Amino acid sequence: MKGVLEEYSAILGKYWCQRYLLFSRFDEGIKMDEEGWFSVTPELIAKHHAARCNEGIVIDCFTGVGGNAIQFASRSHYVIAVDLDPKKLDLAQHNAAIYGVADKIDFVKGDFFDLAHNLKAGTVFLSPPWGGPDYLKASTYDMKTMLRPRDGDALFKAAMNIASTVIMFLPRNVDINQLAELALSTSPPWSLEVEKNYVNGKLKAITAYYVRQNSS
Ligand code: MGP
Ligand code: SAH
Repeated sequence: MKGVLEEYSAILGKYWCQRYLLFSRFDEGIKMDEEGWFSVTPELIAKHHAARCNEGIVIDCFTGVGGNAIQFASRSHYVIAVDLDPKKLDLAQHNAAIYGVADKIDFVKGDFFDLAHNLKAGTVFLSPPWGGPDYLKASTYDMKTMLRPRDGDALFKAAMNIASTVIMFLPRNVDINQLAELALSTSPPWSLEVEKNYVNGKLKAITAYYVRQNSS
């Protein structure tokens, strides 16, 4: 038990040291849970994602403790924030209130894959579970086998009917060929831009921006 606790606190300790990179207003009462600690998008990256969304509604399909949803709302987007876990939505709502944007977000409890066919928006944002902090143990992250709860193809297919822009936040070791395969899996193909996200000179993650192309 002692070993388990030591390992747990070693993992979370790494994220605690980065708390102000995750939320600059951390000391004003930000609340997290274990998954929130290792999954939340660092604030500077989330701000950048928000700047790259289309006008109109943004759907944050995997809201977590609100790192992205808060920045979408701060950028005056109207936000629908979905999460399967009601405790995450409580934390996200609490954290959004600290940033003064809770009233710009609709919090929806549910499974994104069940809700997808009833949603329409300008931009869909996807930051699904990557399988925990161990995602880096693989030299290449395989979206076909490692992404949760469904693979990259199912995720993209569920999102592409909702909006003309789909943004996916993914591990820094993701297989870039698989990202391209998703863009080419539609007719006509969607455009794809792949961006490396650095904070203080350290590569944190990769963002894939997919945009629907006119068929004519
Ligand atoms: P990391 O690689 O676990 O941490 O996650 P870091 O600080 O780069 O560790 P180091 O040991 O390499 O220095 C980097 C970032 O990826 C986190 O801050 C999160 O934004 C994001 N992230 C990590 N995980 C495990 C997930 C996840 O499961 N889902 C999502 N959506 N984001 C994650
Ligand atoms: N971008 C978020 C972190 C997302 S972590 C932030 O910055 O805080 C991934 C989240 O996906 C978790 O909160 C988990 O509860 C949620 N999740 C997992 N499966 C889901 C599903 N099928 N539908 C909706 N949310 C789901």
